[in-house]
Amino acid sequence: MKTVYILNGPNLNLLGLREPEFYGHDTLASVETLCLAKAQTLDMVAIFRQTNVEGELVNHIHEAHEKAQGIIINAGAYTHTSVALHDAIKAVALPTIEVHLSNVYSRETFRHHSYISPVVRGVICGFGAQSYELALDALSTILNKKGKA
Ligand code: CA2
Repeated sequence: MKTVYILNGPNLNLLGLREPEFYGHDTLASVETLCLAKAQTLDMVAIFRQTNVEGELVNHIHEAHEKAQGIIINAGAYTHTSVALHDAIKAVALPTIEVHLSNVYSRETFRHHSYISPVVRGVICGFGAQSYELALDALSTILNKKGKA
């Protein structure tokens, strides 16, 4: 059974409380429930984490290196600022998918640049909670292909 770490960055704990025009009405707890159920259908185990602290996200990425075969990450605003996350994702070299609930390209220009996009396998944004489900599908395909001729 493959294990995937689903990591969430700053302010995502506030989901469902404000700005539904960008993030929908889901709460982080409901996104977690959706992800755990989706992972089960793919015969995967999902470990779901959220932190507001940049260094803790780095630690979670390091932990994933020990305990998981892939990472899905919504780094929140650190997406647009963090060289540390870029370095951590590059260092662990696990297949990683960047996700965003909102379509960051339809928003302020400061959200158009991601420090982590260059070191991930792919980016999914704009589909609300479904962005995470699509990422799980993609990661499952990647991990099931691995090791096959
Ligand atoms: O669209 C996404 O998933 C983002 O990663 C969400 C981040 C934002 O900084 C990124 O540019 C795009 C924001 C996290 C959630 O912030 C909230 C703020 C108020 C109410 C609810 C959530």
